[in-house]
Amino acid sequence: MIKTAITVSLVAQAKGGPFVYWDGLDAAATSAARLGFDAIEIFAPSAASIDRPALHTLLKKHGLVVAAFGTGGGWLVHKWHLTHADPEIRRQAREFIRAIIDLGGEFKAPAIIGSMQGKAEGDVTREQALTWLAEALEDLGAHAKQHGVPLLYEALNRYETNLLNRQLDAAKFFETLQTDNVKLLCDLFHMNIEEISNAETLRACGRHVGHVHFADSNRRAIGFGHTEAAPVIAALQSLGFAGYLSGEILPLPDPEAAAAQTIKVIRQHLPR
Ligand code: LER
Ligand code: MN
Repeated sequence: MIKTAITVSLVAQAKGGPFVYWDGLDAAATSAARLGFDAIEIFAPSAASIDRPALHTLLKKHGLVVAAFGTGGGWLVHKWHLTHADPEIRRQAREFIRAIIDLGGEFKAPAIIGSMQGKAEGDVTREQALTWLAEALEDLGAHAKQHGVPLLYEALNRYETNLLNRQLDAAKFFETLQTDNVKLLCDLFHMNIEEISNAETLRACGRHVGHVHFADSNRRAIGFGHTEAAPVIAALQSLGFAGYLSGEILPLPDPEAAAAQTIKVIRQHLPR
């Protein structure tokens, strides 16, 4: 069964970014539950910033779970990433993500490596950066496995990284790892820039698909751009995908309307 989620950012530095709710976890959970989402996806400044007992209570109150925790706060707040030239910064990036994996484990939710993958720049060649990325995914993927959750890796478009921009390239990269616990986060916004066909790409990635950022071509809610939802959902169903369609989108025209549009389109294709 495909599940539904919507994003909330607790990171002030992410302002202007593709997250729906911005006014704290309480307000986000109240709105998400009222609209009928299964889960919230949380973008937090750090693992330590989350009040775990309060979050458990909030989720229980609203009948929600956490779909995933983003780790990009490590980049936005500290400018750390996994492929930085400085080994101390690479170490801090890895420990920042490890702490979020442990936080997620407590909620049975995976962590996402998006902007924390970094990019090859300066003296760091792409080959070197990919070697460091593989080492980090190996370590953190195995760490996530101890919690019984995958580690989600997001292939970003060419304007955000020069490492792996296409989903199938990332899936093939995973196959070179010892761990089988790294899964793809397929963000339709990035795919719209890099792939020939969203649906064909998802089918080709098969068992590697772990999570979907359900965004339209312009990063607004699905249906507010020119991406077709039906073939994407049909492809995911043909894979037996049982993860989340998560609305990681701009809060336009306002958070409530963007969230409502997301769930409306999902329910058109996946009636309860
Ligand atoms: C994060 O999920 C994402 O899609 C990135 O574009 C953020 O930099
Ligand atoms: Mn994304």
